[in-house]
Amino acid sequence: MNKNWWKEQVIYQIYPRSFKDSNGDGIGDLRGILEKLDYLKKLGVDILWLSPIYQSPNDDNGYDISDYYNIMDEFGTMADFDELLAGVHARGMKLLMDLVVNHTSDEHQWFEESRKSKDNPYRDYYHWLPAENGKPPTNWRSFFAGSTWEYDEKTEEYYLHLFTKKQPDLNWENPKVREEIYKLMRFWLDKGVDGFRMDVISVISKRFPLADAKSEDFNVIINDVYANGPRMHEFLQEMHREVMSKYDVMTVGEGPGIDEQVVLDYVGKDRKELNMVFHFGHMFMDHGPGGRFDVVDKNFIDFKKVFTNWDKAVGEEGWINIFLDNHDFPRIVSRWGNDGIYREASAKLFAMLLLSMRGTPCLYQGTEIGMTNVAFDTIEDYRDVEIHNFYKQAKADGADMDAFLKAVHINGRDNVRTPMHWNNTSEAGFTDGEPWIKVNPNYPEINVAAALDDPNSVFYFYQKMLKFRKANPTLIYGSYQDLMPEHELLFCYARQDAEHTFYIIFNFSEKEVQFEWTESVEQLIGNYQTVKGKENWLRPWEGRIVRRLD
Ligand code: TEU
Ligand code: CA
Repeated sequence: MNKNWWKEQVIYQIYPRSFKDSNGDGIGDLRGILEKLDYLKKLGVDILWLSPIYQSPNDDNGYDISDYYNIMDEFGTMADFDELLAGVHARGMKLLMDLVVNHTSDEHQWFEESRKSKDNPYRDYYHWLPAENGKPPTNWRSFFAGSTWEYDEKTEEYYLHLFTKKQPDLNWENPKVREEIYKLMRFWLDKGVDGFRMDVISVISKRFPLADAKSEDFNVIINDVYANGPRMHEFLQEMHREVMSKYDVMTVGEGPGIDEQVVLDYVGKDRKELNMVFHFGHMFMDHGPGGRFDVVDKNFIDFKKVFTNWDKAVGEEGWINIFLDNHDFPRIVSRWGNDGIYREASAKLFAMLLLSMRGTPCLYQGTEIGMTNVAFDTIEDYRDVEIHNFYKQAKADGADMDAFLKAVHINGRDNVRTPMHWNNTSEAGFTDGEPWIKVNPNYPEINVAAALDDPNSVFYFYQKMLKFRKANPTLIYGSYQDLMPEHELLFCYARQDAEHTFYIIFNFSEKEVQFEWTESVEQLIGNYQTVKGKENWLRPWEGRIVRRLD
């Protein structure tokens, strides 16, 4: 397998709005990130992925871009960006921008032109269609509830938006659109950014003629209607030829609908498309047919199978990202672990999982100190447009709104968008002003200052694990094999190459579980102190990494 820097380094995702506010307006900003670069360097991460920082009306917190060439007013200026990029590079780190080009904001100049008239030169920068018997052109459902079609009175046609109605989908069939996108990509690459995370890149190619979805299950609709369209790879190969091939940078695709069957079409080493994609299988596991607020049970055996299936699908032929939470999915310890008395143990267990898998790990802000989900009492405390759109739809459908709020507590995106906890002063040291969203009330116990003062903190465990991964290439490039796929409580896998065999074992439960190594091993790292007589017992949420003694 070829070795590359982007396979060996670790990404840290920053959601700038919630990371650090430097000017007291309650909104995180670029100068706030600049203040914290030494903290990130101390943690030991290598690549910073910033969620979108371009001009935006923030209908979807920056994933609705109105100007790709300027920094969002709330986040600062281009001079601030240049200083941040220089600061990142001065510390030997890299910076990834978030490329959102499946859609723009409806306040982007291209869309403002496009909606002016049917013969406007920008009309076919987007997807416009007349009504079908007085109804939207297709029965498609938005990721954010409701129809994907919005009627425009002026030109008496509908326009397509897979997300909110303020996020009209770009028409990638139009070569002028693709040229515009390649131009903006070059602008940022020529400034020295180190690559892009590509937002919903899997849905840019639509299936024409646009036809009704046959399934009611949203997960099926994503896979069969929205993702992996007919010109998907033609577009990505053109983008690689026109832009990416000319720079030594990395590309990470975010792709709902990319599954084990098609992943190598995107990341196969000879494909000249993307370096890697996030594997999503575990992320949609508790999304029922109605989407993320139609919460269904997660299954531990299936959780383990996701990692096995993806590693089998990609193996030595391509590369993937490994993530356990990000700005769209709940906090790991609350969703998969134990955010009560075993919060720190389970947070450290997931640090070992994230950093011992084959794939580029992506660590989300706050996870390094074991931050948890939040449970606001009223819908008014929530900010996410996805939550509010589905709330309105649930209300209109006469749903049980208490049950809906519980679903938001479990799967809402604001769980991971409350401000970062820097210390135990007011607003967790995130801002001197009124935060744009309430801070999680548990910040006095869970914050960076406390973590830096505690040698046994989750922070120092991540620091240790990050060093450990780098010191052991077997954990980066070695093979992967689940050793107990059917075990109800234990997750145990091997990572192996010509030099070493590592065994990693986790107890995903509050029980004490007995087990036996069948070979002689030496323990290298664990989240509990080793205790005489406990060698063959795994304590609640205990994880261990051992190396076989050959
Ligand atoms: O998310 C798209 C996506 O498919 C999943 O992250 C998830 O399905 C989504 O949050 C809806 O449940 C990307 C960005 O990560 C997300 O923040 C944006 O809201 C979305 O695209 C639109 O740009
Ligand atoms: Ca600010």
